[in-house]
Amino acid sequence: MAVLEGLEFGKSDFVLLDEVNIEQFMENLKLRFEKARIYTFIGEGVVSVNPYKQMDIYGKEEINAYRGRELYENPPHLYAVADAAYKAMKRRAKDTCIVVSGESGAGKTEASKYIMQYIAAITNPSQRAEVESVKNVLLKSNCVLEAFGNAKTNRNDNSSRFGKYMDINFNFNGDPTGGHINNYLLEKTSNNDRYSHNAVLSALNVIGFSEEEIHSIYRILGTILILGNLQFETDRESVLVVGMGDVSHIAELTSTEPDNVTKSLLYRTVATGGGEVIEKGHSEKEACFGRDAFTKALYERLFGWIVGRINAVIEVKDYNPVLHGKNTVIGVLDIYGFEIFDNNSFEQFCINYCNEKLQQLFIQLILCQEQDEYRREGIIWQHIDYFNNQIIVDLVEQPHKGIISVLDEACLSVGKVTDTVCLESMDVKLGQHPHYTSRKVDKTMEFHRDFRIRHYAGDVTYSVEGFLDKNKDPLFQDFKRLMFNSSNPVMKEMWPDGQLSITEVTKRPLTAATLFKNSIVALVEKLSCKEPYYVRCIKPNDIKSPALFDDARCQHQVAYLGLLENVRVRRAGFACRQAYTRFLQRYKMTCENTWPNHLMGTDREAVEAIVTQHGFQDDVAYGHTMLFVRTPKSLFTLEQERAALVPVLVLFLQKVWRGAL
Ligand code: AD9
Ligand code: MG
Repeated sequence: MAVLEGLEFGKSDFVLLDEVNIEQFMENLKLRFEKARIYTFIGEGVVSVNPYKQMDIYGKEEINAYRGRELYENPPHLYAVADAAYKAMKRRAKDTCIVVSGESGAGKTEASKYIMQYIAAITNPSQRAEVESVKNVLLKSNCVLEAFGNAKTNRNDNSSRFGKYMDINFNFNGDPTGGHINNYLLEKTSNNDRYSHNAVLSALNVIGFSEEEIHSIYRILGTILILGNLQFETDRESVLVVGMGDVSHIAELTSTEPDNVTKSLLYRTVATGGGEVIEKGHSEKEACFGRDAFTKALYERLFGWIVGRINAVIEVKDYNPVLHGKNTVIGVLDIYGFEIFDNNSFEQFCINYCNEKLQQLFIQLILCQEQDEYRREGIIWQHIDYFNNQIIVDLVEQPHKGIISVLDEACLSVGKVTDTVCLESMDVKLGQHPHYTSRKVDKTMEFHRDFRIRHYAGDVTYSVEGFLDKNKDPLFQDFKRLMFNSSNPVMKEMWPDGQLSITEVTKRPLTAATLFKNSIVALVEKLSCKEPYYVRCIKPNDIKSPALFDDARCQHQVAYLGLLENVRVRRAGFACRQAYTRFLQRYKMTCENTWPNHLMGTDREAVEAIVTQHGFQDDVAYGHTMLFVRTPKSLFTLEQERAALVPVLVLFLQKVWRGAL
């Protein structure tokens, strides 16, 4: 077992601060960072500060030290939180989730990888081959998704341009039986060369991609590269592709006809009012626009298809709950953090909206529900104030009123609506909203294009330029048809909608913002029915230095992550709670007045007898239906006693049983 830290490393749980205020919080965080203690608990969650250097704390020895232990037995670590989520899942058959949050570059993806590795390491002790293969695919899938979905940004050399939520399914033994990945892709361009070609190839092989599939992936990547350089020219009013060699190369890579490639690049098929189908030539600008949309769509479909293929491999098969017991889940969420760039566009708008939703979930689960439960149970409690960001969520997503709805209206209206017209409409509809600032009232903004949202994490000025195009994301049907007619079956599979004829195509597909909103709403629903464990990541500085703790930057993150409120609620509150009947059932054997049956009036009285006999009456409060325990230590003592008694009782019962026979 790892040795607990000495006091010179500060408080290992923020709940233990002498006083909960920002000064003490920051002092403790900084002290620990400087002493290379990058993790600190807040109850069952952990705050992590990116060390920007390799730490020797993720080895086998640490894994063994944390495995099956209680939180307060070891120094704070991601492993402790992963183990708590795993134990809750295994012991109480609870679905749990680990939400890793923090801004770009704060260490979320690294943290989720360590969590996955820990779960893989502590499961399947008997090394059953089928479980090992599931684990292998789950771990390798990371490498593939990162290779295709990460990019270098000015905030992070390995920034996830997609959010990932992975469910891991477990059988009654607590071994992984499969999983499912949901991805939330945003930026549709990446030919990421940071990844070793060999590592990706080997990961693709382990997951079970066939030779033909791997070839197709590389052919699509090749097509994307060629399209990136493809130019058009106008010659006497007709638009041409510069360098027809590229066209035949694309045709070869995508297994399509060169003539069809040229046609889809230069023309679009439209249905006239009378139902007649005609071909309309592009202007040079339209051709460029079509080419870019096609490039992005190729990449998006490739990424979606890869995720789908991985899911097909890890999907739980032949699970029979009667034979195999309840199938439980641990979800791990690693999603892009809050972003403020010099120039913030549609992608930042979506990312920051997503973070507002997750903050709202945190408020609901940790701050609201907790306090509501105390109130319901009649526990005396001083309400803790916090900023509720629902108002900002509404600003973005409210039907008919929110920003997404204004954007959609502009995209769907007939006639020429420009970004600026859309901005004007936002200013008119939302100008009075306390979290929206119009360019008309703040002269520091670019008049023709800017609007600002006061997010829970800070003010962000967005440039509306390109919002409408990105939201419409229109891809001419001709490209879809081109790819559906590919003689390569893998590519054909990625473009099933290419078989629709022009008259069948739905006129108004959902916009990118609405699709994104729907997927985030579904994600939040998935998370909200699970028991959450939080990893809150903090970025210590903007220069990727292992030695610098930038006080102002860190304090800002602590503030917007709501960590102080989290500590207050946790400290005033109770770490564990259990319904009287369940508590009694589990621990009645540890008290002579309740074993084998209690003769007291109510279950609550019997629970009081157990608590008093073990001397932790000052550590609990009695609710209407459940017992609240302030520190997990008290429950741990009971658990230990119970564990010691179980074999004795089993022996005793066996004797009685034999005697009866
Ligand atoms: V983004 O929202 O995807 O742009 P993340 O995921 O929060 O971001 P990431 O995990 O990629 O950040 O961490 C950024 C870099 O910090 C990594 O590439 C590592 O170089 C460094 N890092 C983060 N965590 C650790 C760690 N526990 N140990 C060592 C770390 N280095
Ligand atoms: Mg990341």
